[in-house]
Order: sequence, then C-alpha cells, then structure tokens
Amino acid sequence: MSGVLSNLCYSDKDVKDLAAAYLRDGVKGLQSFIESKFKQFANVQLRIAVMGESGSGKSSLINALRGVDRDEEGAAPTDCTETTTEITPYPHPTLPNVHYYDFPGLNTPKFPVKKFMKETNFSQYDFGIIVTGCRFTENDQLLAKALEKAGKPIYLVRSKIDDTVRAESHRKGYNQEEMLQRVREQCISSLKAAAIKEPRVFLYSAFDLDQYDFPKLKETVVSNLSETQKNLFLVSLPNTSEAAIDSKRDALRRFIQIVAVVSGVIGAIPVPGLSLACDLALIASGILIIRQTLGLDDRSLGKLAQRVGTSVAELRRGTEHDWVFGEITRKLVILLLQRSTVAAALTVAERVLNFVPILRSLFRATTSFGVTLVMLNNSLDEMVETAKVVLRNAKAAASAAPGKGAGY
Ligand SMILES: Nc1nc2c(ncn2[C@@H]2O[C@H](COP(=O)(O)OP(=O)(O)O)[C@@H](O)[C@H]2O)c(=O)[nH]1
Ligand SMILES: [Mg+2]
Repeated sequence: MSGVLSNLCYSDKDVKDLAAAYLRDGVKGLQSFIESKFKQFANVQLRIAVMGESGSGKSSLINALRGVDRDEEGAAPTDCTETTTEITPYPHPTLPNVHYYDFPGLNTPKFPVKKFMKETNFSQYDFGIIVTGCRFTENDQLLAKALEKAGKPIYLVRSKIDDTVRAESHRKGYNQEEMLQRVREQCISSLKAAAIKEPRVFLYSAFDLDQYDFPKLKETVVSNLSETQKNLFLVSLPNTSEAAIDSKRDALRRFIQIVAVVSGVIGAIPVPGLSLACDLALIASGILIIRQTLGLDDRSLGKLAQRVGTSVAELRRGTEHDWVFGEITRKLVILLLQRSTVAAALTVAERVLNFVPILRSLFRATTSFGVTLVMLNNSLDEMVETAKVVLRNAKAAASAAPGKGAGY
C-alpha cells in the first residue's frame, strides 16, 4: 500500500498524537510524525482466513465480501469439487493489502490433517471465519482451536440461511425469528460441547449480506480489529446497503483529515484565478480514492451494471453530480473550488473541526489544510449521495431481472 491510500490507516489516537506533535514541534513535528506513520502503514496488511468443509460456502463468502461476482475474473471458483490441499490467497480487487485466504476443506479422504495443522502458521492471520452450511464438524473445531491457540479471533458462520428460511417457511405456525434463534442455539451448543469457550455464531446468506446476522458480524469484527485495520476493513466491504455506504463515509472522514494535514505540511501552491492556495494534485488523488472506495469509478460501475443486468446509464439515472463520473484532474478541482465560496467553505471547516480543537489551530496556520479539508468533505458528501442513488438503481434492476445480481 502506498501514497495517499495509507492515510486510511490512521486511528483517532493517531490524530491526537499528530496534534500533540504539532503543538510540541510545530510543522516540523507534523512532518516527522507523518513520515514515521507512512513507513509504518506501508506494511499494514489485513489477512483473513476462511475455513470450513468443502461445499460449506467459503468461496461464495470470499467473493461476496470482496464484492466480486462468481463469474468475474479473479473470483474464487464456487460449486466445484475441491482438489487442492493448498491455502489459496484472494486479494481484494482495489485494496492490495487486504487478502482473504481460502483454506482447503479438511474432509477429503486421505487428507493429511495433522501435517496441515502442524505446518500452517495460524498466527499470521488477523482473524478466522469458519463456515458451515449445516453443523460444525470435528475438523471445524480443530481449526477453531488452532486459531484460538494462536490468539486470533474466530467467527463461526452458518451459511445458506436463505435456503433454510425457504424450506422452513412452509411449516405450520412458522416464525422466522424463532427458527433463526433455534439454528443459532444448535450451532452454539455443539461448539460448546467441543470445548470452544465463547462461540460467536452468525447466520448469513452470501447472496444477501444485509440480512440476518451479517451486520452484527461486521460490527463484531470491527470491534476486535486493531485501530490501524478498522478503517481498512470497513472500506473493503461492498456497498450492499445505505448503512454500508454510511460506514465507509465515516471511515473516509478521518482519511480526509489526514490528507488535509499532509497538504498543510507539504505547503500550498497558489491556484491561478483564485485567492487561495492548496495542492491540487493531492486533492485530486484524494477524490480518486474516495470515488473508488464508493464503487463509482468506471470499472466498478461497469461490473455492477453487468451483475444486475442493466446499463451504466441506467445505474446513473437520477444522480445529480455529473463530475463524479468524469475525469478527475487538477482542472476539475479548480472548477469545484470555484463553485464553493470561501466563506461557505470556512463555515464547513469550522464545523468539521469542532471535534478536534487542536487541529483547528493548524487550520488557522495554513490555508491549504482548510481548503483541502473542505474540498474533500464536500466532494465526499456528493459522492455518498451519488452512491446511494446508484445502489437504489442497482437494487431496482436486480429485482426486475430475477436470477441476476446476487447480493443486490
Ligand atoms: N442458497 C445459498 N447457497 C450458497 C450460499 N453460499 C454458498 N452457496 C452454494 O453452495 C455451493 C458451494 O459453495 P462454495 O462457495 O463453492 O463452497 P466451498 O466449497 O466451501 O468453497 C455453491 O453451489 C454455492 O452457490 C448461501 O449463502 N446461500
Ligand atoms: Mg471453494
């Protein structure tokens, strides 16, 4: 991970430390703080182990979490008989430092389970997900224990709950919540019986990540991740709901603060025709990252259109900010700057900065910081609005074309 992208890794504590460095040593202090963080974040990785018997739904989950359709290039093959005994890495399509690892099912005959357990270094993963389509097996328990021993969080997930709901809903006196609770309890009691201390079980459907326990799973994973990895995980998830877009927006707000500080530190260049100074290239690359994170770049839109069986034009219908879909250049940044009056910009900057009072003094110290902050926050708001319209259009297209658009 390099460049502007590494600003995604800052935590609230880092922002506070950064402000303290500024108070202590001024802009020089900021500079060396940012340099040291840049080195540290260049190597940040998020490694997620996905385990379970063959056919349980591991590959489908890996694809769903990366927002990759099963027919797309780079997708984990689903519906196939597992023959490999290797752990296969699947990188996230836009965040090269996020990897999912597809573990081979341990239920194949003659599979050297013991050798596998001995030779696998479980401590290299940040957390593990163990998938079952029915009940957790002895091998699942073995893997859960290996991760537990390595001190890594494990989440136990029961896939294909959409199938269970469909089958059970025909029963007399059916109550969905009660049925789901029963399935959760069955899973938990079998795991407790196998001496797994506090099993965390979540029900989900790979074809509808917003339903059932997936939102809870996401929250739990985030609460157990290191501060550095939280934002990274949140922005890596697909835009399957407005709530998912909102969590990305919140993660991107902090990213913007840091880009603004960097801009204040590297100094301002006067913008021709405007009485302000900033680094246009830095703002443009910030906008590019936000756009890609929100899935609004050409490639993501093209893939989404294909997935839900519609056109990019249809996905864009009703969106109000055309600039979002165009080329992001310095010229565009100047146009966006001209649109917003400096007075209005200052008001927004004050509002955004209210919760980090120390940064406000930096804001006064350098115009480039304020301009960058305001520009990126305004752009973020417009891109979030656009992403929500695109999501609504995608959902409408998917429901008009049955069989298309799993997850929408
Ligand atoms: N209905 C439903 N089918 C699923 C779900 N997850 C996986 N499947 C199906 O289960 C089969 C095996 O899935 P796959 O991901 O290849 O399992 P793996 O062998 O563990 O990687 C495929 O036909 C998938 O389409 C799910 O959440 N709901
Ligand atoms: Mg598989």
